[in-house]
Amino acid sequence: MSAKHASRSDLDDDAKAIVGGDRVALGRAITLIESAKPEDQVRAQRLLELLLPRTGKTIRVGISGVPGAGKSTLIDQLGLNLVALGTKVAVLAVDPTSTRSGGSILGDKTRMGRLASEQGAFIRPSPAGDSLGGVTKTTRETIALAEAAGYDVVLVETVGVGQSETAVSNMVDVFVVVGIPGAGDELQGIKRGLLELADVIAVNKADGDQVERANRAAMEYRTALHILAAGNPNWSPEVLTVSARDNTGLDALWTKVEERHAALEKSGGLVARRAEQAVAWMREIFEQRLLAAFKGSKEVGRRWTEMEKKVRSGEMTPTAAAEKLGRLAGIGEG
Ligand SMILES: Nc1nc2c(ncn2[C@@H]2O[C@H](COP(=O)(O)OP(=O)(O)OP(=O)(O)O)[C@@H](O)[C@H]2O)c(=O)[nH]1
Ligand SMILES: [Mg+2]
Repeated sequence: MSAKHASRSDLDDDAKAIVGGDRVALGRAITLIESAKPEDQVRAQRLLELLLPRTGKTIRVGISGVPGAGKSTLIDQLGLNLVALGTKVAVLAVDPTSTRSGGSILGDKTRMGRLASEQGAFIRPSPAGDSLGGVTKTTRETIALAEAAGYDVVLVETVGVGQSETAVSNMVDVFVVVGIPGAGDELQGIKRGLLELADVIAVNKADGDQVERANRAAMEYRTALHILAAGNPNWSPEVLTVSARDNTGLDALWTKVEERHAALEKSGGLVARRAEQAVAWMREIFEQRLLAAFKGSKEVGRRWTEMEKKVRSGEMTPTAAAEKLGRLAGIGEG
């Protein structure tokens, strides 16, 4: 099929099907977005443009935390609770390191097994990404598709040990960090950078004989946040304890998320935040393209290793070498 011709009406049909709630069409569109083929990318972008007016009417929530904190279990239960209320829930994941042991794609599929079988839920594991940039582009665009398909809530899971949590915080409205019981030592395990992204911290596994420890951990988080927030009057994250396993505290968690979202919406902060995110996203894609074109240039490719060697040996300064490569690629002055 020639992409040039058949495409217009095809795309219109696809868009209509997605808006109409056709899950197969939605899945197909996501596959198109994930495709690396240039002609698929063109179609994907056209489809997204058609659907753009239908996007944005959701609550976008990022869920992060150390490996094994219970993110998937929490999303499964929270998702079930929401679906029971008639809310349509889409779950996505950002995981550029899908070889990570114990978690990731297969694990998430089975851990969200109950939610996966719900009609009102849509779960899409993250693609086997080779770069964070690629996976986040896919995830952002998949959020847009899910919104056009009528999902009310989008939950994005990511593990909080790399850069993916920052990437996810830049595509959601409210960011939840899942913590675990245990004071002091375990708190150190959570990067300060992760805490700084949080709107809500849910200390999970507050069940059985861990309730006491979970409460203590919550206290420690409050203290830590108090110190971190000292210079920032606009930031005051909430801390609560939950058990994803026993489904306790999750209603309170969701209420907090909704409150945050509503406050953002009321203040105009939501529109501003999303606009800022969209522009940052444009910049990011442009930089990626630029870098790819730059490195793809034959002349640059030929001279890259030589420049690296010269910089390593101190024969050239990094700036001079970068500028030289830039000139070879036709970027930059002179
Ligand atoms: N006791 C208890 N165990 C839990 C709870 N939530 C999750 N777990 C257990 O913690 C382990 C990890 O749960 P996951 O939901 O896979 O955690 P995750 O944060 O998604 O893990 P990764 O995706 O690998 O980073 C599993 O054995 C769960 O059964 C909880 O509320 N209470
Ligand atoms: Mg998980």
